[in-house]
Amino acid sequence: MTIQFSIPTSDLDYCLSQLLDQKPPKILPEEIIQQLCHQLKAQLLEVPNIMALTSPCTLVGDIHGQFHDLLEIFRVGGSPPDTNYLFLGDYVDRGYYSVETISLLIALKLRYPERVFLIRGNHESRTITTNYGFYTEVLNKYNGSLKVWQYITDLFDYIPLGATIDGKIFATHGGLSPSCQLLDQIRAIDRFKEVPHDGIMADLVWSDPDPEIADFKLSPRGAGYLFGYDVMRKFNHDNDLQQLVRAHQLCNEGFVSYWQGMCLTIWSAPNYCYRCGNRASVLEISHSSYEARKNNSQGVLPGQYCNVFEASPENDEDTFQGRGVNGINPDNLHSSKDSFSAYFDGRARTQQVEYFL
Ligand SMILES: [Mn+2]
Repeated sequence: MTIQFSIPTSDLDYCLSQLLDQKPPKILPEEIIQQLCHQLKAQLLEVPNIMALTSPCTLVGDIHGQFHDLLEIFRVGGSPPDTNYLFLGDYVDRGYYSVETISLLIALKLRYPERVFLIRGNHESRTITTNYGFYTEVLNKYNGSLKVWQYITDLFDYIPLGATIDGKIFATHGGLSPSCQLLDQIRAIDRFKEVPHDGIMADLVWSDPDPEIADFKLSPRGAGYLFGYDVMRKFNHDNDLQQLVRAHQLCNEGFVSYWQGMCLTIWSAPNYCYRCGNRASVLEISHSSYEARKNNSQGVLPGQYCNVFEASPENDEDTFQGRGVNGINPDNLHSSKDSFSAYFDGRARTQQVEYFL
């Protein structure tokens, strides 16, 4: 017999207040994180690989441990449970608050299970988080103990891979796969594992659209594919979809629309890594009825609005204190093994989107 335990609402509210009402936010004790992860895993075990959601819903792109900017999203877009949220992955790494960010999202998901939805990004992985900040941040914030990293990376294996909204929009972290023509193929995957190196599951979290090509092409990231207009159009047609909404690429204006809104990228980490100077956005979807499919000035579909925002001013004070907590020191690029950080200095600011890991 399985004994079902359930964390009382009052305990979840206490966890939320530790993170939301304290300045700086208070990290949750190891045993609490263990319980939260245990409970959420039990819940996610019942959730299909592709969740069937309905509008109204607000979609959020990469956050990457920028906790204060996540709070800014709630100020700009409304707080759960007043606003329904679908988060598109990449909650951890790069920023200085991966622990607080993922803890808050887990607690919100448990507190408002029908209002908050999470899908998996390529950073929700043991190998990636070992190298890009989350692992080192846990070591530093929990006095050398890795338990929290273990609990949370185990939880990552349970997070769904995508969602549909009103049956018309497919949302996933990265994009399409040459091994996948139908959503049913994604539904049939055993997702309860580390993100593999290749195959449909890897491509969903790693791929990117490319407006210059028609078909698939190997990705310069070393994982996933670039996909072009022809495959995007065929995928939407064959699955009776109107649009792919995804995240995964830094957009200098917070979002980028390709192919008359057929593929929309949402990026939600403003001033990425506290130095890129980019804007961010969330996508607010009020409905998905497209009798007259007319694009608006943002290049998105009817019923959609990209709510653009700038970095939270609270980053300025806390960024200084946070420096080095995740082992990535932006002032020390030359001794850093992290070549992506080094690239920040020489980046061309005219590019619309970029392939940061
Ligand atoms: Mn990503």
